Amino acid sequence: MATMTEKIIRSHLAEGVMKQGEAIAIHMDQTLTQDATGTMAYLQLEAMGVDQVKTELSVSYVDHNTLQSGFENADDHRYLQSVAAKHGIYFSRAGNGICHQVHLERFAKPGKTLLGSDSHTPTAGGIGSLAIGAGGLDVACAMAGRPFHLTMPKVVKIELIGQLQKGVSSKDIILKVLSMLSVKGGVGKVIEYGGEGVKSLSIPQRATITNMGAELGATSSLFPSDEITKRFLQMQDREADYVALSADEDAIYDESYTIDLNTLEPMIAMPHSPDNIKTVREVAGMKVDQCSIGSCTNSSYMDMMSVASILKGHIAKEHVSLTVSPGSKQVLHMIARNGALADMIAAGARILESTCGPCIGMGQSPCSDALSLRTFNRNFYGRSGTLSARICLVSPETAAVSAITGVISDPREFDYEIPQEIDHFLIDDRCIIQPNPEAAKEVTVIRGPNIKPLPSNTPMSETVEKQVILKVGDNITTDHIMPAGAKVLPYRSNIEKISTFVFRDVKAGFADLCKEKGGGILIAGSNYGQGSSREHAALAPMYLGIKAIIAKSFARIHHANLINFGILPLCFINEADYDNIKEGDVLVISNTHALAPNQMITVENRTSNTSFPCQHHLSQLDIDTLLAGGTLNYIKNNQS
Ligand code: MIC
Ligand code: SF4
Repeated sequence: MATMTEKIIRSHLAEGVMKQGEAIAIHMDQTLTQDATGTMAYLQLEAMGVDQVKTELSVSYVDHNTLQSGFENADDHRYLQSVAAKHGIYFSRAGNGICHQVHLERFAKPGKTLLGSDSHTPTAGGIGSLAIGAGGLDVACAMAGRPFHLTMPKVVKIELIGQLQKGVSSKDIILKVLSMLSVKGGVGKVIEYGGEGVKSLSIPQRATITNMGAELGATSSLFPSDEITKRFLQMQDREADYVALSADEDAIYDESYTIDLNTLEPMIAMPHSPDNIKTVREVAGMKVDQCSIGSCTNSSYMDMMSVASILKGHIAKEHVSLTVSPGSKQVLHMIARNGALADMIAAGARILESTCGPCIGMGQSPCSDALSLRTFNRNFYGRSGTLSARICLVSPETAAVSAITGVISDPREFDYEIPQEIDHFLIDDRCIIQPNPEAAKEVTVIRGPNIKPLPSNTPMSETVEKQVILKVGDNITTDHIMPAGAKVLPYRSNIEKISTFVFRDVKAGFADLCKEKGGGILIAGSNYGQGSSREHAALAPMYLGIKAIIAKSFARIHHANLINFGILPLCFINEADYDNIKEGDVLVISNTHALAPNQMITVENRTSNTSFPCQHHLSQLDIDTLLAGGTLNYIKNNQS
């Protein structure tokens, strides 16, 4: 009676009992990092004194910080390349593609576990790998051979029936799921897909869906491994990696939903949240300023071929800036060879590198007040780099058609040819540098001036007495906490510098205020820290002296990152207590050394002379880690 999730967890279980809601730990077969989170992960791996990684496979990708407007990013790339060679890690060079796309093509395996320092790591769930996003420190621990701790998830089944109609794509399926479950709906859950409809979805189409499971807050998303999986692996010359995976007929799920693909329409996520969903038909006709196609969600070969087929013989409307970033060197090389790239260029598309690019605000920020249609996965406020822009998420077909018409348009009303299936991908792995254990000893790790030493934290004091520095509402993203974009990302390995940007667009002068007050406490609404896995959203506040965050609830990865860096995450029990706290109030959390699992804790508000109860979701290990001042301290203290 097992689900796919239970089957993979069972075969990788390292600690705990597979009972929903219980703390467990699983072995990780593979890890991946990208450059924006990787520098920290490898600095942490080095701090742990690990010589060669203990996983079956670890890959370091360079795909985020590729706009080199100063020496910083290039220095980071050089550090990453040398540290990979030193510790037995595959290195995917800048230009080779977006981590999730390349991992799906060349490395992800059904039935295996994968931990990645990027929230969209579950992309590999499209091929049947239990792939989880985490902070860089957790990934460093996995590379060091330590099991990954998580809560035994609930499992949700989404049954797909029917078949997608022309002009409707797998992006529309996941946007539909987001409209049903919301950005909080997946927290603590793995989403499994099944049903007849699955059989007509290719691996990249499945991966689009599992990729955006991150936007549901899900721990991961999984598709079965079947004949389609086998065929994809054959086409990538990786047939030997195939194993079958499916849920048992009588598997029990915590929730189930059905989506009829026959009647599904093109969907669109309106500003500023991936779950603010409408049908394209409802908003058709709105003037569009930018269309950006690509990102780890929609940059596969077939995505690009559909776009090229739509654009062929047309030209982007004069007021539309059209950008295309193919997801990998494999994809770009193939469309360059077969002429599809020429059709895009002829249509006025601005061809970008095979990297994240505009998705992470690395260039291509739209004009003021722009309406930008993007095939990406996140449309959080400010993420594009233009605060007044309105970002919408759509399928590649909707974006391409709208680029031609200049207004939001339904691709079902546009005449184009569906591209032909292929029977083999172009394989050329020369931009992936294999580690050579023999030569590792001779490798010198190269650190430019932008690679600063890791900041450390002190153990938690018995009593935390601090001012409330900031009070925020619901669904605060890690983009709010630690902005990305071309101006900030170059400082990912320089915590002192990057910490000056914390809450930049939420509260001006936040970092200075923290300095003036000697740190503080944050108050937040529900789903605090949703979105990206960037541990800088915990590490930089730690550096600024933030000791505790009291929220209505937390997003999974961010909660883990807070523990990793010694910031105490507490939850309100009564929502009214949230309303009664004001910025500037002095809060006192006493007896932290007596914290215990499943125990309430009372917080005193010294300013209003009141107190209120809080709960927490901390295991004994989490508590020990917090008291030590974070994971690195904990590991050091417990090294024999
Ligand atoms: C993102 O999509 O926000 C990122 C950039 O890929 C992040 C990681 C990061 O902040 O570096 C993610 O999703 O985890
Ligand atoms: Fe890159 Fe965007 Fe994917 Fe994050 S979501 S990995 S920034 S393409």
